Amino acid sequence: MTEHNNVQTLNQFIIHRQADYPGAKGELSRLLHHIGIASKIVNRAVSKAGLVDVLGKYGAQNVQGEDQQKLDVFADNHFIDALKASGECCAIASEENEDIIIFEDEMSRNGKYVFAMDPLDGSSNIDVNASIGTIFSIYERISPRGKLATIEDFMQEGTKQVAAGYVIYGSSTMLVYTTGKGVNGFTLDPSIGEFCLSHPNIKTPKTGRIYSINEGNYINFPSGVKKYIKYCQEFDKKSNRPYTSRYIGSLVADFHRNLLKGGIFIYPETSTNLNGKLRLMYECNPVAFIAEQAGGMATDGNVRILEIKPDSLHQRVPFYTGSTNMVKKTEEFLHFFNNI
Ligand code: P6P
Repeated sequence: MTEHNNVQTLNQFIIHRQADYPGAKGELSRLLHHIGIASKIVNRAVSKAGLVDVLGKYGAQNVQGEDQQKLDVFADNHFIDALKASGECCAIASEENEDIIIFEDEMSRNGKYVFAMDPLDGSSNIDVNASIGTIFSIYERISPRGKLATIEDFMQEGTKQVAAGYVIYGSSTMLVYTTGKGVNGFTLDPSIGEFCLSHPNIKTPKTGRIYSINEGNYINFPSGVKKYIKYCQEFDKKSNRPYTSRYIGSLVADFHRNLLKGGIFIYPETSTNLNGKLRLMYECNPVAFIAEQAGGMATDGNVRILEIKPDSLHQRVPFYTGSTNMVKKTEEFLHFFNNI
């Protein structure tokens, strides 16, 4: 009996779950499989990022004389290559690219899906060895198969996502994703090079004790957010306060911790950034889909993130996500104090 007999790999899980979708022809399964491949390639590079400093800064030439790329460009290129190889994706929107990347080869032109991604979110944390992540969102295209994809294929509400997920490159590397029937987490086992099901059917606590926000921006926060932060810091035995503040500055790492333990992540609008910092298309929508599928919430302080109709590829939105009771409590503060 090998140690892995009772562990389901990502590919086994994908194939097993395909049965949940009558009429599924395996296109989404193939796409998810290729996401797994790209994640492992990026993980290998991220895990030795520090060594590059020893061997020469990115931007230097490696032993083959190839220019070494910044890790986020490296990640971008490898996810693009993997998605093109899948033959199921006709176009990509990426944080690293101003315009959409349209695949013109015949196989990709027939692809059923479009893909939005932040290939390496939080990459500024690499140098200090803090966790970073890849965030992705998958939609069925609107344009006819066989034709070139268009920008309209991406201007869909988050409720239209067919799948969304993230890879967290941390103390271990995990792939967490949903296809609309719950959230499952897979941990990469380096000894066999496989993502193995480690967190089946993740459900986030309805409430928690963690609030995550960059308090360095406090003076620019809306009054409702300032009041909520003070509420979290007041002592109150009944509601188990004060809470604890945890902020890594890497969305995937902050969200993942709160998803498992309970908590709220806030990146609000400020007086200097009226729409906040985080991008709707490839940060907030995929994270919101996972939050809701795990029993949590995600809003912009007023409306459900997944119902926002995008009007541009890289648009930013205020972001409040995590345990339902904490998001609702924050919204109470926003609605009362922002309007006085
Ligand atoms: P700040 C990383 O740059 C990122 O896009 C998210 O991963 C993270 O949540 C946020 O920005 C951190 O922003 O302004 O607090 O450094």
